[in-house]
Amino acid sequence: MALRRVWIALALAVSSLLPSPVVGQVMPAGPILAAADLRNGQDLSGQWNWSIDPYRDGLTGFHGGEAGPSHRRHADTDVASVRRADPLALFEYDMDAAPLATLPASWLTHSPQMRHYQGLVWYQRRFDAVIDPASRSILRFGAANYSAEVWLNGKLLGRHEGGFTPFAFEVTGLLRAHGNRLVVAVDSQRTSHDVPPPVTDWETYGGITRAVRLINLPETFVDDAWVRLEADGRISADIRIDGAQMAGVSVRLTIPELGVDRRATTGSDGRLTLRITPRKPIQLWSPNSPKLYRVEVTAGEDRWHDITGFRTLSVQASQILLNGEPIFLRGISLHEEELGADPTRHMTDAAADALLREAKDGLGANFVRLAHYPHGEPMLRAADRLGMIVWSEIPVYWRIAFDDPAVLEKTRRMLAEMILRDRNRASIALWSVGNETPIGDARNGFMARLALDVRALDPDRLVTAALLTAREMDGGRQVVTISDPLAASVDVLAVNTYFGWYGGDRLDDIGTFGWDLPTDKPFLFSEFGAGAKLGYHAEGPPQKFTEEYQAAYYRATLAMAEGIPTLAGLSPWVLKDFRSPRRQLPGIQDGWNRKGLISETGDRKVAFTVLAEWYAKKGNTQ
Ligand code: GCB
Repeated sequence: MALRRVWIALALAVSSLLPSPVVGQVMPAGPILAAADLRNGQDLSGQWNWSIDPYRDGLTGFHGGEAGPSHRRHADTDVASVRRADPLALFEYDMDAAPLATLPASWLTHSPQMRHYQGLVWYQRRFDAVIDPASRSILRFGAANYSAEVWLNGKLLGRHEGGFTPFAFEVTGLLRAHGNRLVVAVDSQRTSHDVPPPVTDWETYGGITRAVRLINLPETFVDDAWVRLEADGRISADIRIDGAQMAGVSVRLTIPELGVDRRATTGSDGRLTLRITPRKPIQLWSPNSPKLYRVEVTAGEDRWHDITGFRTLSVQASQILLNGEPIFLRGISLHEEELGADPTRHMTDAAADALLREAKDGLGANFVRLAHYPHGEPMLRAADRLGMIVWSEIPVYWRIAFDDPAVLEKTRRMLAEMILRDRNRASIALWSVGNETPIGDARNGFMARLALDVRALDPDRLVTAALLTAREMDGGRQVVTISDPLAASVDVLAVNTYFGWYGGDRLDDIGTFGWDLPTDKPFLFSEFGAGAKLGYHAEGPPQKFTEEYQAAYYRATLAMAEGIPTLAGLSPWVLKDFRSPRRQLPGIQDGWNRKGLISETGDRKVAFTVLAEWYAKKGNTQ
């Protein structure tokens, strides 16, 4: 019990260090464009020219200063015709003649030489556009990893940092009917002042990994509409329009299946809030019954829509309640990496469906931890459709420069970009602000600030993080506690544990470990796992990387989990073997983290059945 007292003292000490309530939210630089993936638009997927630039000359130039003509790959110059007209003209690039690759996709699969490339790559897409003087045009990127600078017809539109969240630029007036030249400089290189830092345990997948679309909108459009079920049974909608006239714009919200049809006008800031009691009973969203509704908002000429579900979420002591009923989260973690021997992080609807179906139908899961960064819209839409509860997180992973205010600023922006994109997804229950970040004053304040931001942007969802633990002998027994002051800022405690894989513990012992945890918050194992190479079997004494060892590890860890009364769920590590450049054990890893329950091509290992059987026994009505 002494340990418990230490924990409480720690939590109290840190709560006095917390930043004051959010003053000035950090917001995305461009439009929010909620539910942008459902907007009609011109998809710029397809063939793009690409050109590596390892020394970044295209940005800084050589042969005389600032990206001299010979290196200005972002310029709107027809290099071939200039060279024809002036054979002495010096160019050391020609994007129109550069090799082609199909986007979205990381550059790893552009050519064998690109497999381990880290740095800057130039991309160019030529396209025609329908010019409608009455409409506004927005160019939206689903994601570019890690940072991107974007030029349209030679004009710099802007820059974005963060490889997993969307960004958009208004390009009204900059388009021409024929031969637009869109150039993007994507840089995968990161320092400890970036998020995530350079060293992670997954493949970087540099490039334009999500769709780029040109969306035409009326002069006044619905930029954001956040629609959700309140605890009192009413539907809330917070709507924000964008246009020359913000005040007094008439807005109509309909949910046809619920008989909802409401009109109201915007305030001077272009916003309005509605609270509606639907005429018809709402069929609540849950894993067993993932009912979705079409929600429409019209403002002026604009017709916005989203497809969403309605459910409530809360915490009561150590239980998580979905629609007022306790739910045990039978989960699994996954990276955004498609099945197959040569993934490139192009997550299509079908690829997302395949992974979630394996989790739901194969494992009997109702929960996925989407690690370690915001996954793309196809995954979130599939989770909504299939009824999978989601943990979503930003890539605040291990050690970043927590003491740098600029890092906090960009992380807060990333967090806002994630939440504003996904607030309408019924499947998302948990926002995680980080994974295994080392305790320290700067980090504690940084993480607490992020938790406050989540509460300001989305107060109805649960805040969590993968926290750090301590282990001590107590009365002749190993006892694990949460030693992390961030615990005070979260609604749901979560811990990654690898006893019996990392460190010297024997599987026979870990079942005896005690967990001394607070009883007033739900507790999750956000990770546990052991590596196994598919088809690697060994008789005799336990041997790491065999399927047998992984299965035994699961049995032992699940037995330990059974002894934790506040356990509200788990998301073992990990559904599928995933690429990780730091994992190079020949013949076993070969560049893959082998903790998957299925191989990279989808074959199940023995431990898959161990977990599936445990989940079947656990049962649950939801
Ligand atoms: C962890 C990390 C995860 C790693 C995993 C491992 O604790 O959160 O990103 O991949 O361990 O396999 O070691």
